[in-house]
Amino acid sequence: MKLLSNGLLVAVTGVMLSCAASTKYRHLVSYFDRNGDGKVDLEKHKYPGGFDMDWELRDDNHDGRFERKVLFGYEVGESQVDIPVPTEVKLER
Ligand SMILES: [Ca+2]
Repeated sequence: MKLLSNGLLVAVTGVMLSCAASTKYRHLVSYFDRNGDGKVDLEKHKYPGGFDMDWELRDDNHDGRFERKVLFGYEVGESQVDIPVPTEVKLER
């Protein structure tokens, strides 16, 4: 009986830890159409409560591909990417 309760305790603890871990890294993704052509040109990733973890993808020349990834932390970091913009997503106003 004690072995069963110990196993149950381990299982419950594992589930609680995995829930905490997934909550810690859950983030919000929003899509924007800055030039009004109906296509995504800005994708923002926000981590509520996560300081210096937000980042975004930018299609500044509106050719349907993200070319910049910007990280927001103590300092702003930027890198070049080449990623197609998503379609079939809800655009924010
Ligand atoms: Ca582009």
